Amino acid sequence: MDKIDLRSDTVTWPTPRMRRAMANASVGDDVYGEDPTVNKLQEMAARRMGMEAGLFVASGTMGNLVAILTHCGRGDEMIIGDISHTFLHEVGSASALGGVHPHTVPVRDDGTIALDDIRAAIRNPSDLHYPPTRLICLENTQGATGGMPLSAEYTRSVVELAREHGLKVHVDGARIFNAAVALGCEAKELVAGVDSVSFCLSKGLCAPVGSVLCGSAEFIERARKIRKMLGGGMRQVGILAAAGIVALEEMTGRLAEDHRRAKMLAEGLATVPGLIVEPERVKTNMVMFSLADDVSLDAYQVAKRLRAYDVLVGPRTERSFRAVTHYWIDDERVEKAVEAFRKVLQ
Ligand code: TLP
Repeated sequence: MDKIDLRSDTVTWPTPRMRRAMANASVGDDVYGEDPTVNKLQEMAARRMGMEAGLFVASGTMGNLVAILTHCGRGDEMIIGDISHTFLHEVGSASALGGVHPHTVPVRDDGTIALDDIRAAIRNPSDLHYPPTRLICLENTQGATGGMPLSAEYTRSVVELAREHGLKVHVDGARIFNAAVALGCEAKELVAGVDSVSFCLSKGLCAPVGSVLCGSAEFIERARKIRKMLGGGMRQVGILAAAGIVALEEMTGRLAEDHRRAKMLAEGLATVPGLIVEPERVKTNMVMFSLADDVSLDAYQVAKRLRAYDVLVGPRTERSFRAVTHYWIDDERVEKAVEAFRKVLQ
């Protein structure tokens, strides 16, 4: 990777071992369930999530959509964080394609949704005016709060609340392995009791494409049909799943490095006059920071000037940024990025 690309962990290129595994993958027609590499990936993924079955899907967006459409019918309601990726950044797919009504509740600074807010959002089934509440969606790590990991205890308390009301729980676990590393536990502990989880292979785990949706065998059978409906029934897709297998075998164990470098980046940026950073908020691989009031440039102008130093960073608003560390960012690149900010802002 020639540039210091901190815009996201989605920018990661596949590792050399992934490219070799892709070139040599055994394949078959996955719509017939006959691709051995896809089947292996799905089994591995399900095992890692402590669930019965998995389904390889094209993207995190597709994983969440397939889950929602499998849990909910038209006119049903899902309770979801107001700054969740599914609500903000998935093109309104659940309502556009599934007629599923999002009932948003506030996400707190630590990435959680208050149980009282979830409870208050659950509709009274005997009231004629309301859509039926069917699903609660969580996001772990919670991206918009800066990659906050949600604990196993918190998720368990949401599951208990859901059970009391006969609701399902889906976790957008795009970065669930980052959460597991940050909390020092297994990913499966973070989704114990939930009905479905979708996690991404193509972010910090470096695979070029794909997510896996996991749940009970019965849920995944229904999800397979929804995936087909959405055009996601792929054929010799073991070529892609092969990289996913390497991702699960080799890449989850190294995420602590990305977290250490995110902290290092935050601490470095905190020394740059003109930037407001809270390094103590960095828990995983994301750093959220903003421009001090006396900086005359806006975030878009700063990002543009950083390009001259081969540094790519994502403005979030006129005054704020997100930087994400990943496999292709080493210590030297962190230091170079900090120095580039210093030069642009001096
Ligand atoms: N997130 C991307 C952008 O879309 C914002 C990023 O750069 O972080 N859930 C979460 C929590 C995500 O952060 C993302 C992607 C997705 C789902 C969707 O995954 P893809 O991009 O594979 O559809």
